[in-house]
Amino acid sequence: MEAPMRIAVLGGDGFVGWPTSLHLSDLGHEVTIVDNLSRRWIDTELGVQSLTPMDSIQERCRIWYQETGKRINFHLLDLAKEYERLKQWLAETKPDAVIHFAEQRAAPYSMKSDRHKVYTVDNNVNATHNLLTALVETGIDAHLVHLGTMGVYGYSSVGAAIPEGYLDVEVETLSGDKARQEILYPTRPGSVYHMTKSLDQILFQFYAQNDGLRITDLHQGIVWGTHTDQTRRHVQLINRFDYDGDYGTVLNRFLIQAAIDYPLTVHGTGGQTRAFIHIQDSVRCVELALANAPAAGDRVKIFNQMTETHRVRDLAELVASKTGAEVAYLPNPRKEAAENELVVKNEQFLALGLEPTTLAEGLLDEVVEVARRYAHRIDRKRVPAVSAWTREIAKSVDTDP
Ligand code: NAD
Ligand code: USQ
Repeated sequence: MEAPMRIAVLGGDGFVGWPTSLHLSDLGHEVTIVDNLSRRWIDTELGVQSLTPMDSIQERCRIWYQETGKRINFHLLDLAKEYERLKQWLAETKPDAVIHFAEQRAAPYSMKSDRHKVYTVDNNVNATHNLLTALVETGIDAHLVHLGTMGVYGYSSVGAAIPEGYLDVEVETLSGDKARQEILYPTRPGSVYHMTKSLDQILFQFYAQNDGLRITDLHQGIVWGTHTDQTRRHVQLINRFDYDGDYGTVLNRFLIQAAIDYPLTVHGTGGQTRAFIHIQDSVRCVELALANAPAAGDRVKIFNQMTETHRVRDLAELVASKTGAEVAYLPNPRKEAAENELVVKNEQFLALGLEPTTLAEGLLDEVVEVARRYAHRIDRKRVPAVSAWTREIAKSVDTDP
């Protein structure tokens, strides 16, 4: 393994951050989680809870220590609102690497109302910018690994594969000659949340170019599954599992819906094609990105962190065929293409040794089992997706749970 590093996991109490923290601690790194626990408050706001019972972050860290003898520290801090404390904490801790998960990540939540749009932009853009400027100000040469999203690219495919961040284009110069230029792949976000991730990209470009910050941006697809090797070790290390209409992501939602005999909620025709990655591969990718940091002065390193693409209706049919669930084709609360193709390049992680976990490998059954075990915790009224993208759509979609 790599030499042990001091790693700060910002947003380490969340769905991807928690198993990543365990994975990195297991590898021998010194891990500190920084989180403002806003995600737990949002559960309270929405009147939902994780399908799986989550202990407090302090208790989770205590159990990890009890099981492994390894410590994970926790620091309560709001990246977006507590700039001076963030700077002080960085100066004291001097991490070798910072992994940034700490953003409001649900597209439907970001589109719920103007208040939710404002919150998502304030929180996400300030969190990212505060972190970047604090790294410059404290002079800490930490490798910043950010969890971005495939959704910044949009899905209006013309049949060409989406490259890993950069596009080589031919332009005509003023003298009429042809010249080649590398540009950031144009963004086409489909929600206010995805828009904040597009803005993050610009912030990264600026701070890499102006201050030589070493930054990796992982454009991740939809994460599915729940357990990793470490979360399986003790019932109190269990990962959070979102099933509600705002935070639940499509495949995990179909799997819990199947477990409670709820017709699978396909939006529209289900012709949307999306990129996916299993949670175990997601934590492995972060490990690989950490081990392959860019040098100061390099451009931002961008990976497409996904392993397969699927059409939503195909996923619904697959889950239905395995479980006997019904499929419901519902009016789509989102403004998105009804049907799209998606081809994505992901050679960089494969070249670094990622061995993709695919849908076929029995892990679907594991999620259904987890869902059945905790089915009594599910509030069926929270299953429908009720956040509409526009007022017009809200009128045409039945948003009454
Ligand atoms: P999550 O909501 O479960 O976790 C995010 C964590 O960040 C939460 O614990 C929250 O309390 C914390 N947080 C939010 N704002 C903060 C702030 N201002 N200061 C401190 N802490 C803050 O989300 P997740 O599913 O674990 O996703 C993590 C990251 O990965 C996100 O940035 C998301 O955009 C990205 N991502 C997630 C998925 C997915 O399918 N879950 C897919 C692609 C990308
Ligand atoms: N969908 C359904 N039925 C549902 C839920 C969703 O048909 O019950 C459809 C949506 O309309 C959409 C697709 O499934 O077309 C994906 O929706 P999602 O909620 O699973 O994913 P998304 O909103 O894109 O967001 C999730 C994470 C986000 C991450 C993103 C990766 O919440 O943090 O950035 O996946 S990506 O989609 O690649 O941009």
